[in-house]
Formats: sequence, C-alpha cells, structure tokens
Amino acid sequence: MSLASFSPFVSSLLERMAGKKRVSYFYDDELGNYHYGYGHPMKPHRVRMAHKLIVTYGLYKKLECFSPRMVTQSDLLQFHSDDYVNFLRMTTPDNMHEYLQQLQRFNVGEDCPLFDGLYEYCKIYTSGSIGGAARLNQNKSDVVINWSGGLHHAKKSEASGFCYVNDCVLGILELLKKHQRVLYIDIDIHHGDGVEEAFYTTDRVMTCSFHKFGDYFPGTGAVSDVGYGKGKYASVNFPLKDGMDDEAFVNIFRPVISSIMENYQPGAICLQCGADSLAGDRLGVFNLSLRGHGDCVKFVKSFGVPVLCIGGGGYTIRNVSRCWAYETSVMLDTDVQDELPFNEYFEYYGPDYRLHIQPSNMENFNSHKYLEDTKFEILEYLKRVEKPSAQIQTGQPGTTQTPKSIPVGEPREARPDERVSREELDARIEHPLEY
Ligand code: EL8
Ligand code: ZN
Repeated sequence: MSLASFSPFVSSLLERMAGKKRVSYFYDDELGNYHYGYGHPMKPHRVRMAHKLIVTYGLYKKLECFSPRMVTQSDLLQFHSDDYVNFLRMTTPDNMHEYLQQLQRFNVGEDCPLFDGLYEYCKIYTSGSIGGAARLNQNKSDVVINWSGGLHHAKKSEASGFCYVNDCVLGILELLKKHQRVLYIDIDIHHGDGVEEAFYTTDRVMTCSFHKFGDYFPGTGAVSDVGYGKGKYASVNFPLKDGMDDEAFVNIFRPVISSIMENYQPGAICLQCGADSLAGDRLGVFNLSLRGHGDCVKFVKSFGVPVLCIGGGGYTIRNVSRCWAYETSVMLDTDVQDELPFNEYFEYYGPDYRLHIQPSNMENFNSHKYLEDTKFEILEYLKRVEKPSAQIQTGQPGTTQTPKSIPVGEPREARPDERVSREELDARIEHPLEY
C-alpha cells in the first residue's frame, strides 16, 4: 500500500516515523541582486544558483517554501549595538564621505565594502535565519534551510570577513526562547569567531567549529579556547591544517559531534555549512567533496533534533551551488542524479555538467597522529561538560525561571512569513527544459 493511498496527515506521520523530515526552505530572490563590488569574492548570486538547482531537480516539491518576513531594526538590536545598526541603516555609497570616521570604527572597507542596498541585504539574509528559528520553535518544521545566512564573523559593533549582521547569533537567540541549550556547529573553513565570541561565557550555547588554523583568517579558534566562566567547556575548536579530505573529516566530525550530543544534549542545532571547505575553493585550502561536506549534514540530521541549516562562505560559486543543492537533497532523504538538470545557469557547470566534484591530489597536512591527539584532547574537555539533569527546565515554556544571561524576549508573533505555493514556483520556471 503506497503512502499516496493514505490521507496527507497519515502519510506525513508515517513519513516522519520513517525518519523523513518536515523541511522548510527560506529564500528571497532579491538576494542574488546585491553585489559586493567588482573583484570581490563574495557573490550573493551563488544562492540564486543553488535555488535554481533546487527547483530544476524538483526538490522544491518536497519543501515548504517561504519568502521570509523582513526583520526589523529592533530584531537586529537583539545582538548588535544601536550605533552600528544605525550606521548600516543610514550609510550609502553616496553619503559615505560624511561617515569616514565611522567607516573605520565599524571596519567597513575593502573586505566588508559599503555597497548599494547593504542594509536591505543584511535584513534579507537575517530574516531567513530568525524566521527559520521561529518556525522550528513553533514545531512547524524539523529542519529549516536558509542558504543566504551563515555570516558568522560579524561582531556586536563591527563588520568582519564579508559579514555585517550576524544572522547565526540572531537565529540562535531566537532558538533560546524555547530551548535551554542550543548547539552551533560550523564547517566553514574559517573559524566561527563571531558566534563563539557572542556566547563565550554562557553554557546555554555550545559552539563547535572545524576550521583551518595558522596564518589564516580570522586567526582565532585554538583547541585550548574552551570558553570562560559559566561557558567553560561550551566552546569547542578543532584547528586544522591544509588538505583536509573526506575520510579525515568524517573521522573527526562524527566522534566529536556524538560526544557533544551525549554530554550536552541540545534542544536545537544551528548548522553553518560554509562551502569554502570544499576542494578547489577560491579562498579555501581543504579538499572535501560534496559527499564529505554533506556527511556532516546527514549526521547532524540523524539525531532527530530541530536543525536550522544555514550557508556561510564559499567562493567557487559553481561548487557552492552544487553543495547546497546536494545538502538540500540530503535533508530531504532524496537521491538526485549526478547529471545536472538544465537550468538558467547551466553554462557555469561545464565542461562536465555534473553535480559531484572531484577532490584534488593535494597533500593532507593533517597527520593521523595530529588528528587523533587533537580529537582526544577535545573529547577529554567534553567529559567535563556538566550533563544536564532532567529537572533543569529553565527557559522552557511554562517555567518561571528565565536565565538572565541571554535576553529572552516574547516569542515572535504568529507565522508572518509568506508561503510560496508550488504552483507559484512552477510558474516562475522560465525555461520549459528547466524541469
Ligand atoms: C581573503 C579575509 C577572509 O581574498 C574573509 O581571503 C573570509 C570570509 C569567510 C580574500 C579577501 C579575504 N578576506 N568566512 O569566508 O567564513 C582575509 N578579501 C578580498 C576583499 C575584496 C576583494 C578581494 C579579496 O576584491 C577587491 F576589493 F580586491 F576588488
Ligand atoms: Zn569562510
């Protein structure tokens, strides 16, 4: 008896019992129109490329698709300072000559340029992360995807590493309105310093970053950086050298995340999927394939904990879009063929026009001993994490104790995001061959 013969409610229940997840997808077509400037490696267009693959592979039919409601200035002020947000809101390329001192103060320049529509761009990518977290909190989805998010370097009052508003922090703050503990995992090649810094002294968020370390931006993320005060042992850093490949990455990622899930027992997970850790990335130095990078997504999904899945870095944009389309299929437990479907950006994917990429034969400078010793050190730290006791329920709905360390505002009002119907998405397909 096929699922189709059951009512939608029963088939959805049966699918969930079989491990299928309710996956929501936040996307705003405007995002791809913003431009960091000529020659800049960060290209928001990559998210639109990923979207076209997700549509032409037909994956959107299994997603609940939303155009996120635009966040407000007060949403951004849950983490960022008034001065900084006002600066982002008021400064434009046309009036920047009036703000020269503030440009320097807020680190806006070459890495984080001022470009037309910057504030709107920040609100769009942040809306998907906050709106997605709110949807998870309402138990309307098991997984929410926002590939435009993951800008993990932004600080309270400073732009950094192509990031202006830290949507990761704001999404986590939203999740903390419902969950006592939230786990942040970061597989971008760059250390997730902005998120670690935001939560370094609290045990309500555990940050876990796997990144290139040593003469590499941002320079933070040593294995000995474990957190401070109440947050001690709630920061996990796995510093790595050039050439990390699939086998080596899986052999550190799975044991570390397993230990965290056992010792920390988070109520929700924010997974930053920066794709600059892929082989051949314009700025990266790792050697991961889509399958190696995607195994992190598959493993995190397997725990059955609500997941906010967001993007991040990634500068060889044909591979970034391949990666995030593939990882959307992983979240959907849906196989996709290696031959890419025809789409508006098909020419980007030549000469092979295939989904999967080939790692190079570069040397892996992470010796087995280095990886095992570092993994051992981290697992020893994780044994010191105070296992949550059943009765501690602060911050959960219905309890009177609201932890003072994290601002816990009112839950966001009822679903304001705009659901995009499948018929509407179908209608947006420009080319008959796009199916
Ligand atoms: C490069 C910092 C790394 O190239 C930012 O590397 C990583 C962000 C990330 C590089 C460049 C870097 N910036 N985090 O993925 O997860 C060190 N910056 C750069 C800026 C503008 C640019 C070229 C390179 O275009 C130009 F202005 F030259 F036209
Ligand atoms: Zn990065």
